[in-house]
Amino acid sequence: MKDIRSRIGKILDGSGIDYALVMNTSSHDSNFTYLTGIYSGSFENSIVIAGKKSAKLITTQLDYGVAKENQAKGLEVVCIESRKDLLENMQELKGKTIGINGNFLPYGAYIRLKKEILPKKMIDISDRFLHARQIKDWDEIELIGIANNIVKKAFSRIEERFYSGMTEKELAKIFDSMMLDYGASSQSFDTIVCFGANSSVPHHVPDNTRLSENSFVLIDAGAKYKGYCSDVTRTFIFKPDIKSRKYRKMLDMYDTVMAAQKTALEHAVPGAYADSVDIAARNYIDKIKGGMYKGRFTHALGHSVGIDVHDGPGFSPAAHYKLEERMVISNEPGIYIDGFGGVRIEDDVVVLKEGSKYL
Ligand SMILES: [Mn+2]
Repeated sequence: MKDIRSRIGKILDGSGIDYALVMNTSSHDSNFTYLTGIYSGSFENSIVIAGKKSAKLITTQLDYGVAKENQAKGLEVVCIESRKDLLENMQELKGKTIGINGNFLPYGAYIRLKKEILPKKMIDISDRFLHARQIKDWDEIELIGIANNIVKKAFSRIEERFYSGMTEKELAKIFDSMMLDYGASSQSFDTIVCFGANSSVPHHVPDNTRLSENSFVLIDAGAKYKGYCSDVTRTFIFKPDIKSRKYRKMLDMYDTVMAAQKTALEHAVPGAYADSVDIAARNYIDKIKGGMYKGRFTHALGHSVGIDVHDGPGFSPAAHYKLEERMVISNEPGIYIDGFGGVRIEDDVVVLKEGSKYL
């Protein structure tokens, strides 16, 4: 049985807030997963109220079974039939200071809750949720590790599925079904597959472009496992013509990105500033070979990975916070040359006392 009390503590301690309230709508607030430890079921319109002494999951008949089956230590599960039931179960919030996730809760729902609950005040604690979730517990790191193993296994077998003339969409479909075969519950996000020059567009959507020889194949994908994401990118060269200039250029881009990624990993130690890790990789790319790739690394180095694939602050020139043990952040430098192609290599890093390592 999971114990979610330490998670509630991380959010409430020192905040002056009596209860954190997380409410799903027809879509799912990932903080709901965080506070309940439950990754299955839909839990539409379900609510968690988490105080220092007690926490309650309020749901309906639709998800009650799942909730009871996966009930965490320190979390009461209540089944309601009506709005009246709901309000009765939230009586304890009256006159209290309530923290909500302003990044998710719709304004209409917020106004209605405020009218019905009559709290002392309701304040946005979305930053506290983000910060609490930035430092993973070991259970979470294990699940992100399994999600990584799944996508990496698919990467280890994908090259044998390449053939001349296949489309990006076909390859994306193959990759997705491999991840499911290897144990993913779903994808973390829509798989990106880019052939040739399309790889110069970091968020290209797979289309009917056909695979040709001596060109890039960039795949950016993630498996989801028990509610946790992975996010990994590999760039291949399909049937290289090793004597061609194009090949030498592709290989040089690849080697440069690989070295930048390695440099970043070495900088990602506890106590280092997150922006310094981005800058280390960016400087490496900008300065090599008289600046031939200067400015071609066009996005941030990485983002936090967890219940959401973009789980919070990561490595970017603007991320001035200190790295701490058990943060999980993607390390994904790239070089993009319009009309020619791009290379990105991405792995998920866990920050550890003795230095960082890939999951
Ligand atoms: Mn990523």
